[in-house]
Amino acid sequence: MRSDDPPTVPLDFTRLPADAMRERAEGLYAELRARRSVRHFSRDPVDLDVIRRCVATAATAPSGANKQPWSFVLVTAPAVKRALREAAEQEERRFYTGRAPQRWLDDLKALGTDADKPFLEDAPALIAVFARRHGDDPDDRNYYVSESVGIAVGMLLAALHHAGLATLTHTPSPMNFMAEVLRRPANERAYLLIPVGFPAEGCRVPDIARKALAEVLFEV
Ligand code: IYR
Repeated sequence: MRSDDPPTVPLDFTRLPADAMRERAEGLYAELRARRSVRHFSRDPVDLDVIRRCVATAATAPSGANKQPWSFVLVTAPAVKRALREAAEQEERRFYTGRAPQRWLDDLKALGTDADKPFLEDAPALIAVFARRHGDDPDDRNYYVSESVGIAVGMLLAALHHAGLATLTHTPSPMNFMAEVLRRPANERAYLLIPVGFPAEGCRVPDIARKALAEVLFEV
């Protein structure tokens, strides 16, 4: 080992028996394929410690040069949820009444979405995700920011679902208002808004399906 090699620690990794690996792969598939985006939330409260743990899980994600270019804002204050709803609905009204091309609106028909976003107030918690373009010093660059934050969000959604919570990946467009309402620093841009909670009684979801594996997996 050369003296200028970076410090290392032993890898903590357990090789599992083959049948245990299959069982775990099947188990997680069954669990995550049952996850659905929920647009009708109960107003029942959630245990915020569960959400905090899930955010901690998300924050273990790999990232470009380990810069961890994400911020998660956990919003539960009713007045702030209302402010986010009002700002989002203002943008969404513009989206649904002109900004969105017809093709986009056609693609959304199966989801039954519109400019009303009651879930932003009904859900007991919202997680606003921000991507950090750079560190406090603009010369402190971040790398592969969208990819890194996307990986962390994937882990967050999986963690929340695994913990028994329903989520929605809400992408108001444009979502610049999120940084304003939540007073985020100038080096952050809004990435996603995730309502978290329990589905409303009798909640229904769109009758849509995932692609078959053969349509998305190509083995060489
Ligand atoms: N932001 C709008 C429209 C919308 C866009 C996509 I792409 C979706 O998958 C769902 C909705 C809205 O939230 O209604």
